[in-house]
This record gives sequence, structure tokens and C-alpha cells, in this order.
Amino acid sequence: MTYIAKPRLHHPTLTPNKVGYTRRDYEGKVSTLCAGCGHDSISAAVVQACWELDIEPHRVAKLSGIGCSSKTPDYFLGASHGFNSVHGRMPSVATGANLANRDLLYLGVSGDGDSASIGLGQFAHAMRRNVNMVYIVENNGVYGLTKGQFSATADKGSKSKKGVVNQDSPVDLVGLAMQLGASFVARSFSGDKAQLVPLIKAAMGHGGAAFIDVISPCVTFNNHAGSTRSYDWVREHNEAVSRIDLILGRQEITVDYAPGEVIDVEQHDGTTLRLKKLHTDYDPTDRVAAMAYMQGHAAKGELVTGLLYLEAEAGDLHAAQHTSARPLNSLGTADLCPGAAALERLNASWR
Ligand SMILES: Cc1ncc(C[n+]2csc(CCOP(=O)(O)OP(=O)(O)O)c2C)c(N)n1
Ligand code: SF4
Ligand SMILES: [Mg+2]
Repeated sequence: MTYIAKPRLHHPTLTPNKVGYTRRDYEGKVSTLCAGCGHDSISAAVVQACWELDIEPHRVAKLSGIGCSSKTPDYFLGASHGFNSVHGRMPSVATGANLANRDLLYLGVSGDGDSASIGLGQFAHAMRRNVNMVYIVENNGVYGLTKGQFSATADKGSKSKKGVVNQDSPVDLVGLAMQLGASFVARSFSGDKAQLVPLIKAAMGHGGAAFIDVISPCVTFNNHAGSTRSYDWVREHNEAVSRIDLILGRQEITVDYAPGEVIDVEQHDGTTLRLKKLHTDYDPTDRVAAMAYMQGHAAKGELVTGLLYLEAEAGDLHAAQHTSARPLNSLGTADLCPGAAALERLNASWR
């Protein structure tokens, strides 16, 4: 519970990373979520990814909306910046913060209710503007915080805990992100840390909107037979199309796969993303083919996971808008009020 403070003691055997922090330094408060909730596994994956990436916690800004999922930024990166916004409004707050200061790493955490219902318009615009951020949806198919109503991502025909059959078609956030122009689109499962941690690391190095839909079972309201977001269902239907490794600049790149199986992509932050294709017919660099593949497999009831689409050189919102490279709060009066001649030139450029 939050009133039980975590002891600040550090175990002497915890290994520090390159910037001197142990894994413990990337944790947050004690979680108040239900024991076994998938969201807690995602928090643990974020902690692991940031520790492995040697990120200084004060360089991260965590943003969220409302929901059990949106509470989770309190449970990781306790020394980072944080903003818990209004239900569904995380993307616009993240967009504004990112425009004001591009030096931070933006990590948005949301739920399927938060992003696919009340925040769907906000989600769409963050994706189409390619805001440089990691956008994680902790997708459990229900509104966990308000006691388990179907969310907009619940599959048609799936059953609630009390046996009610969902009559509505699902919103597919992965398909939408691809269609709207996100340059990094992935899906994973909270129970597959081996897949999720490298995906989060790769997303943090990506220079644009990096969307990860993480299926995250709600053990209290959506983990029964008839649900398509339960631990058992996801394990039985998970079809991974790719595995990725992130190669940091200092690591040697060794070739241990057959030609054609692997794609190496230089990332925005100088790391190399090694993408291993598990299905030879899947091309994660072809947006249209990837969308068709996803829809075909969804129709067969398969849940495709992995890095699904990547456009490494897409350029983000700052590149499109030619915004200031310096954080706005570091600009002085001369930069902010450049005078009548500059205003005249600007007005002339729009005539
Ligand atoms: C404007 C507004 N409308 C409705 C609510 C009530 N509400 C709180 S959380 C939530 C849904 C949360 O679902 P989701 O985003 O899927 O998160 P989960 O709890 O499942 O992780 C709703 C409808 C609210 N807090 N604010
Ligand atoms: S209600 Fe569901 S989503 Fe919320 S904490 Fe409990 S298990 Fe997790
Ligand atoms: Mg939910």
C-alpha cells in the first residue's frame, strides 16, 4: 500500500549500471494494484529497460491519464518527472511537454479505456504527428478501475465475468497506430518479459511515436474462460513475428543469423536495433503489408506480437515544425521577442 514506504536501504550486491544506479533506483512506490495484475509486470519491465539502458532517471518524464494502468507511473521511476493528467488526455499533455523541451525522454502510460474510448481522438493525433515519445497502452479489455465494464478493445463475442457477451466490434489500436502514421508499432504481453523489455528499450531509442500495445490481464475482472484478454487465452494464441535485441554502441555486432532473417537498424540515439524475423513472410518495414498481415491473422483469432512496424528515419513533430532545439524555459527575451523586423519577415512568409 502507498502508506507503507519502501525502505531506502540498498542491498550491497545489487549491480550498478554505467551511470551508477542499481535496479532499485528505477523503482517507485509500493503498488496498490491487485496481486497478479499484468500492469505490475509492465512496471517491472520499464524498470529493467531503463536500468539496462543506463538512463538517468531525471531525464525521463512519465505521463498518464486515469485508470489502474495510469496509476502505474507511481510504481516505477520514482526519481523521474511525472504528470498524472485527466482521463484520456495524456497524449495532448505529452505533446505540449515534448514541444516545450525535447531534451527529456517522454514515457506515456495509458489504458485501453483511457486511449480507445475517451482518449481516442487524443491518441490519434499523437500518432499522426509522430510525437517523439514511448506510448504504452496496458490493454486488459476492461475498465479495471471502475469495476470491469467492457472497454472498446474487448473482442466481439468475448464474455464478461458474469457471462454477458460483448456485441461491439473492437477498436484495434495497433492497426490504428499503423494507419495514422506511427513510426514504431509493437504489441506484446505482460507475461512475456523477454519480449517486452527489448521492445521498451528499442522504443526509448526511437525518434518518433513509438506505440506498444501490451496485453495485460486484469486478474479481478477479465481473467476467466470466454475472455480474450486472460493469461490462458493470450498464452494459447500468441504468435510472435519477431524478436529484437538492442545493441548499444559499445557492444560488438556479431552475425549469428542466416541472411534475410535479420534486419539491423541504426536508431536515433546511436544504438542498433537487431530485428529477427520469426516469420519469413512478415516485412516490418512495409506499412501496408504489415497492416494486411495483422488483419488476416486477427481474423483467424491470432494475437500477433513483436515489433510490427518500424520506420527508423521518419522524423518527429519537432522536425516537421522546425521548432527550437533548446528547451523553451532556457530561451531569453532576445529569442522570445526578436523585434519588429523579425515579425515583419514572419508575416511576409505567410502572405
Ligand atoms: C472524464 C472521466 N470520465 C470517466 C471517468 C471514470 N473512469 C475512471 S478510470 C476509467 C476507465 C479506466 O479503464 P482503462 O483506461 O482501461 O484502465 P484500467 O483501469 O483498465 O487499467 C473510467 C471510465 C473518469 N475518471 N473521468
Ligand atoms: S482491477 Fe484489474 S486492472 Fe485494476 S489493479 Fe486489479 S487486476 Fe489490475
Ligand atoms: Mg483497461
